[in-house]
Amino acid sequence: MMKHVLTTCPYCGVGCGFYLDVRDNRIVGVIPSKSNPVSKGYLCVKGWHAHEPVQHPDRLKKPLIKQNGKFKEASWEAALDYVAKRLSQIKAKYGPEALAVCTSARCTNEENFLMMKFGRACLGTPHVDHCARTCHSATVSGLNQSFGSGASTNSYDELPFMDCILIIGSNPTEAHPIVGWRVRTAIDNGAKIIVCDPRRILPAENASIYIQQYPGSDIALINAMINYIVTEHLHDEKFIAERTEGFDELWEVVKDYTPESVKDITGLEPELIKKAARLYATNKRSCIMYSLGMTEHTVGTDNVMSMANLAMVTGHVGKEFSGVYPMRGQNNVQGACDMGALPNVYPGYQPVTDEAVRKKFEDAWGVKLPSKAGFTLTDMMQKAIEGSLKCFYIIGEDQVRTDPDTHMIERALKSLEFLIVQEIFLSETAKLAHVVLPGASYAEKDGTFTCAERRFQRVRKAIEPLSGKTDGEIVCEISRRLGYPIDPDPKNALDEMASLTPIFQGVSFERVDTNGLQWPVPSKGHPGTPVVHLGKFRRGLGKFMPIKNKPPAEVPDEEYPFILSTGRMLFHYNTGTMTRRVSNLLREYPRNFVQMNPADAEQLGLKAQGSRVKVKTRRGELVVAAEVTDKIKKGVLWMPFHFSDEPTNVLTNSAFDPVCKIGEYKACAAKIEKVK
Ligand SMILES: Nc1nc2c(c(=O)[nH]1)N[C@H]1C(S)=C(S)[C@@H](COP(=O)(O)OP(=O)(O)OC[C@H]3O[C@@H](n4cnc5c(=O)[nH]c(N)nc54)[C@H](O)[C@@H]3O)O[C@H]1N2
Ligand SMILES: Nc1nc2c(c(=O)[nH]1)N[C@H]1C(S)=C(S)[C@@H](COP(=O)(O)OP(=O)(O)OC[C@H]3O[C@@H](n4cnc5c(=O)[nH]c(N)nc54)[C@H](O)[C@@H]3O)O[C@H]1N2
Ligand code: SF4
Ligand SMILES: [Mo]
Repeated sequence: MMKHVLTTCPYCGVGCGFYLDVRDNRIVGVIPSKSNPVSKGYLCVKGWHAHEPVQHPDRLKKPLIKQNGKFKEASWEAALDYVAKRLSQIKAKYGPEALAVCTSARCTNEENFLMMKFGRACLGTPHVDHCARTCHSATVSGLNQSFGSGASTNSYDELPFMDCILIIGSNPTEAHPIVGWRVRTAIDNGAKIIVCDPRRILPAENASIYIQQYPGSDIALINAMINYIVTEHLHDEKFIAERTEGFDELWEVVKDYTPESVKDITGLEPELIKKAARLYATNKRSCIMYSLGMTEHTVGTDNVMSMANLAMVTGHVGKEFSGVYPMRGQNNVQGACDMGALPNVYPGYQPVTDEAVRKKFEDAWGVKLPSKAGFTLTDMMQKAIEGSLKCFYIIGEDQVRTDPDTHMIERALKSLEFLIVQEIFLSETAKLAHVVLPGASYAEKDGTFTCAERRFQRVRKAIEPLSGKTDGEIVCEISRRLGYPIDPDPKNALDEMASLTPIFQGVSFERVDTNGLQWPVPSKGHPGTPVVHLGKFRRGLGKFMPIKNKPPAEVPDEEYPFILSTGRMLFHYNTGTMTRRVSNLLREYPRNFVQMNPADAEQLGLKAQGSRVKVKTRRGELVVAAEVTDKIKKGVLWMPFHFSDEPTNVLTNSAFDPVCKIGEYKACAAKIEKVK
């Protein structure tokens, strides 16, 4: 028997579409979908191999219960009974607030809705969060304050027609390749590109202007651009007057940030900043594309609001062919946020503290709901260490490898009385669990993912779940055992979510089916929204936020003289639980490495590429190969974090942004030693 099942890529937030080629209940390949509105027949190298991890022999198929420190396979009945018993014991002993749920940006919207509902309605805990915390929580908090909505303002299809794209702290060629291809098309069409990145990434090679600032100096850079734009009268006075508020307060701060004044902070020549500012301001169709180089800082929220300031000063937002593109990371991190898998909101960003909103959900779900915002993932780890959080149910996230400061995270998870991890592979986090529940991959379930342009798209089941159950079904079976039955059917879950959420009223499987659907979709017949803030910001007037530059929590000193930054490369995906199980991807990059400038390598006395070096920070140390490259500035180091056995996050700093609690993965102090 042969079939082709149309579905959505399980890796990055671009949201490409492909068919899974299924023969006799085995998935044998991937065929790009020409009609997909996002990918139009193209895929990146990860997408082409997206079927391989699904039926890898390492897949978890049976629940595991730890006894005397060793995992033993158990039946579903036994494992789910045990989980339900422990959850109710802990809740009875310490109260619902001793429990927390981490949902998964790798899972569907419907599953995130069910997990969020399970946490709040069944367990009665306000503590629900997921990996957006480490990723674009700064976008959600920052753009929300500036514009009134924390998602991308425009669509991918506008990119090829831009005059000017400012790419800052985003590496689309490697992290969002099919959007990177749209950027390439824009260049071919004559667009001017400005790249601001501490590393000379591929888009910089084709850029009109390349700015190599120090990691963590972006506010100074952007304020200086705004300063120059206003001083030279390149700002959009009409837009500022009609559509925004707070310009005078902004100017009060920004007037001191002349391009000359930020030279020491940014390491940049003033002329370069002026050129970039002029190019961005004077082109008609200008947009900003940013990602984690801006968000993963102790000033993440401030960084995001600075970019919103820049866009509003020039009037490059709230219209077609302009705007701000936060490049959301995971396949469904946009969706997990949208579904209310955040500690402070229900689906559609309805505040948990709003009486009327809470009453609506209480009426629909027939239970009293927590009346305050819960802990963020960042807080949860602290609460576990302090001892007030006793039990954590983690679904599809590997905090031990992906949260900053691994040793601290291990301490937190080991302090718990009960840790449940629901996974498709035995991740490092799963190894610490008391019970491991085997979830189902994207290829084994029906539902939707929402990509970085706010587009719901269908995910379709190609084969039966290898473990017998989908992630949504597992959660609902636990809920039923705890006396709160929830319907696991994904279609019904989406309908229920839509009925409770103003901005998703018109979303349903049928509507999403052919071409997807971009939210807001406020009513049944609504066509979806490719561009938001047209004519009016969601918050009314756009708000300028006066923001001062602040250095990273850790800056270089005599003992730790380098700035270490971290990030991604094309061939691997986050922890690599999936991509490191694809031989073609593993062959390209089998091991971890550190990038450093030739001058620093020479000073260290490194003789050859690939020499072993020890990278040390105040939190840990790691021996890796040195990749000597002039793509990186002197005094800066860069490492990927995809390699579980050489884990970069033993080095990173868990200092976080006070507003959104994102960790500072993109800048900490480090030193480097030669290994004999
Ligand atoms: N191949 C691949 N694709 C992925 C992923 C993956 O693991 N692999 N992960 C997905 C996920 S979860 C996410 S969130 C996205 C992330 O996508 P991106 O944010 O684009 O990826 P990163 O490599 O983390 O960081 C982007 C750039 O920020 C730069 N940078 C570092 N420090 C600074 C700084 O202080 N200021 C500025 N301006 N730039 C800085 C880095 O040099 C890097 O080029 O990618 C998604 N796509
Ligand atoms: N140093 C450094 N660290 C970083 C970052 C950085 O830039 N630098 N970036 C951060 C960012 S942006 C992010 S988003 C995080 C990502 O951190 P994680 O979310 O922890 O990383 P993933 O590899 O995406 O892992 C998710 C887990 O889900 C499992 N999984 C996949 N699909 C499914 C499914 O359908 N069901 C279930 N139950 N499980 C599934 C995978 O096996 C994997 O173990 O990493 C963060 N860590
Ligand atoms: S660009 Fe992203 S969504 Fe598209 S195929 Fe590659 S990993 Fe998948
Ligand atoms: Mo991410």
